[in-house]
Amino acid sequence: MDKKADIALIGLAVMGQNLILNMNDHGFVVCAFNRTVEKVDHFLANEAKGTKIIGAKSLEDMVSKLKKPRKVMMLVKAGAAVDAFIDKLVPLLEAGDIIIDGGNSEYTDSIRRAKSLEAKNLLFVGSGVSGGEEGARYGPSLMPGGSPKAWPHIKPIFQGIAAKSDGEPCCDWVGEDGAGHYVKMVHNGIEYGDMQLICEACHIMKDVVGMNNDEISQVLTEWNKGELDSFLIEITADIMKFRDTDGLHLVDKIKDAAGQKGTGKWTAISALDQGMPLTLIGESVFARCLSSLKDERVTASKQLKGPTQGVVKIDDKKKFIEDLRQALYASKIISYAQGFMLMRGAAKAYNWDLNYGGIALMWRGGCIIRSAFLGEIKKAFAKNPKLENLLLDDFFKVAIHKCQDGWRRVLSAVVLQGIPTPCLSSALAFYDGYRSERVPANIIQAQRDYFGAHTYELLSEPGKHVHTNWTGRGGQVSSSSYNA
Ligand code: NBP
Repeated sequence: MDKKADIALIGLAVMGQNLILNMNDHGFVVCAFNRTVEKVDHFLANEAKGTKIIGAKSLEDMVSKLKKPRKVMMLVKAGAAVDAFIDKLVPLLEAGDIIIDGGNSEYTDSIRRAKSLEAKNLLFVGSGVSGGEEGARYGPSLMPGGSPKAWPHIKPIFQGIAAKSDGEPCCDWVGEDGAGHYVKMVHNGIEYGDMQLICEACHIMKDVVGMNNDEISQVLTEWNKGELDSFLIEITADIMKFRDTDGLHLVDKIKDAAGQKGTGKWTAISALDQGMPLTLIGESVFARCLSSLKDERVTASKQLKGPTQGVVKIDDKKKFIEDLRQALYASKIISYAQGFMLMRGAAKAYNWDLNYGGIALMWRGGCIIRSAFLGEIKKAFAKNPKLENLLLDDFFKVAIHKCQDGWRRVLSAVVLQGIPTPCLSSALAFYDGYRSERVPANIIQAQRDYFGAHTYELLSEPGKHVHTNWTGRGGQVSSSSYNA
């Protein structure tokens, strides 16, 4: 084999194989490798037959077949497997060579790997890859971050194979060290939120409005033609009408206990670490936790009473469904506003220069949360790259003002009917909190000072922290100042 490969790809499971075939379709020569080396021959003889893809029998063989600077991408199980390959690759590579991790790695691992490889004069890229098997094969959303010097070398391959939205690649440089995997993690968190919101809307249609699955599917199909146009609404419309071989709806036969692989949880943990009110995604993770307590819920359902069935009468079904659409849209705006708040907080904490409009574009196609809505987010950040909060952009401000009456009517009805809507409800609570000049946190500060002498700050004397002896006569503010 005389011709050298443009890139090597390690990991011949679903994602790796499909990304290699995608790269091959775009004219790049790929060298394939896998821990279990027999899989390389099998891949070359089957899926890769008749392509320009080459294989390697060992890591040494693979490295010798690469153009310089060498680019080695891994699509292997996140965690120890990534470190194991990095350790084996380091002695085989030269200064300026690039190691890319395309798996679902934790961003903290990517920060560590970037620093450690840069100290050895190697470049590291931790890239979010979204879109599953289909995306990998025909156009994923790619979110690369890491050593900035690596970007010009991998850009033609990454932007070549990525999904396109209005002709633009759903891939751009995200930022330093762990930024790519951080943004992918937030993407997954938003995915959790979007999925839960749609489930809550379906639940309301079923148990408040009394609609059947086919009617719900039709409503979702209609919604998919407007502001809510998205992959997740589209597939849920398909799911709701899908019938099993016996003619019954398959969705009703599925156990109502949601699984999770952890990226939603990581997003919520990061939000707590950053002190960011990522309430909707947090609630979506907890909703999955609650769903998985199936046995406990079955027991409780026989003992804990809710309101009388049918307490809410929907006189104008069409109007209620429109209110529900607005509730869903407004909540989605809140979820994305919170997601971007979290990324802004992380960028500050980790010193990343994130391109927020670029991130919206990366999610516009090729991934699970792809939607028309992301085009509006991109426009908002293009208009004002320093936009503090999506809710303060004119487009989203007008949208939420238009939706809020319907949103409140729907939530009043579901509370009366006893339908759980953790995400729709927490979104409204956030909205009402965020738009409040004054919230009751002054009472919390007083409580903290009462039981723990934690001090408080007076509105009239900013920066001065004082303590009161709350049980003393008259409860006077003490003259002594404390450092908070
Ligand atoms: P898997 O996550 O199932 O990983 C399979 C690959 O990891 C195989 O090449 C396997 O080698 C290798 N591997 C394992 Br398992 N343990 C290893 C170890 N200790 N040392 C070295 N190699 C090891 O593959 P996937 O589903 O294609 O996903 C690849 C990555 O992409 C993962 O991080 C995943 O989270 C991420 N991802 C997946 C999707 C998706 O839709 N599946 C979407 C987006 C991102 P072997 O053949 O020798 O066992």
